[in-house]
Amino acid sequence: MIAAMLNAPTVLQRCEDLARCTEEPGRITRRFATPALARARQLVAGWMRQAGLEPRLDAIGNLIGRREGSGPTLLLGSHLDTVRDGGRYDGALGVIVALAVAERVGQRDLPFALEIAAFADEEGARFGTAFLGSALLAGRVSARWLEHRDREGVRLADALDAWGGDSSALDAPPRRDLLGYLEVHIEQGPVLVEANMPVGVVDSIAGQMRAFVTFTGTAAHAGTTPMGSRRDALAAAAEWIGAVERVGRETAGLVATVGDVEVAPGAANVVPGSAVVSLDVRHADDGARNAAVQTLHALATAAAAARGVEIVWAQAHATASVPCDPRLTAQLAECARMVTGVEVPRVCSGAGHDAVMLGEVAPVGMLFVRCAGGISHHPAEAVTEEDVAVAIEVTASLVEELALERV
Ligand code: HGY
Ligand code: MN
Ligand code: MN
Repeated sequence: MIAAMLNAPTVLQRCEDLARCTEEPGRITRRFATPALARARQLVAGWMRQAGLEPRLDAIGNLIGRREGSGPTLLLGSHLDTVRDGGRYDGALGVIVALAVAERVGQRDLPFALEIAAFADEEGARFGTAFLGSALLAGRVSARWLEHRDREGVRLADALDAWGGDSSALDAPPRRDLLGYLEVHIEQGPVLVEANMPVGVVDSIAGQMRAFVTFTGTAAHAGTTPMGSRRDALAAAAEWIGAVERVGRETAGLVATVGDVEVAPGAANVVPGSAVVSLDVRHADDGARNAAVQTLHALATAAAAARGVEIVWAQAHATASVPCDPRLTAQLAECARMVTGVEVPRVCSGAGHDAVMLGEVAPVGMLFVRCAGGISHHPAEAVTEEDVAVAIEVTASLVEELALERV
């Protein structure tokens, strides 16, 4: 039995404790700048102290635990926010496994400082701004994002300041002291389940584009407005949503998703005057993704024009495909082979991760953990103690190796 089996039950219990920090009793929703996320941060801050780390909050509300050491900083972590009605392991597992690794390393002298980040917003579930928390460490927070509003019309900057953050301090320079960034994350896909492997090593992370497309027509009486004289915003959006799925199905390697539609005025007897449609497009190749986005933009314009409807296409963010650092990834793969006794799979991540942002300022490595059925962004997300124990052991081995090579 590997030593980490001692820590794995604690990791799962802590993920359970975090699951109770939710905006919506009965399901897991923990969005940026909410009291639920603040409660989760408080729990993690206490666990950081237990692990010998000094916790602090940065201007965007990330919780960072630090243990001083000579030389550069090795950063581990993941995000603490969730999607709506999400799972208990997306993000949280990476934070809590990093804590278990810090506990394993104990107070041993390391030739680097050790930091664990619990990022405040990776999903962008409230303001559409993916990787907002980790963007601060990369010096990539866009002033434009501060004007984003949530469904209740609250400005991101106001929500952040009211939450104890500092929207005037987000133009911080990028971190230049990082030896590397390691993120443990559930795979959120089928590869490890199909390979019957507990963990895998990430080669690259697919690029993604997120936009919100507003179709604007004219609200009208459903009973008295002839079909031929309508400017039906939702009918235009519906035609386009079908086209999004068709382009996704017909383009090799592309995924294109409409996850949310907001209709106004939203009454059964009123022709919809407006529809705001979210769009998420991803591909391992940035050129193929950009070409698909162009196609979808043209199709939205055509669907609208056919009904006298206008569109506004507002891109929320776009990130290029990011290769994980070859050397760090090879070391991670070797640690995984030592722990498991076999070569573990190499995976391209279709999901985005904070490693996308940290990849701008440091070598990044990611370890995937098998999740039941590859299910994620769903309450049925599940991992096993055995697989979590392997992830702790592999990550702790890599930290030890990085320390040894610097003495
Ligand atoms: O959407 C994603 O890829 C990630 O879960 N934020
Ligand atoms: Mn996610
Ligand atoms: Mn995630």
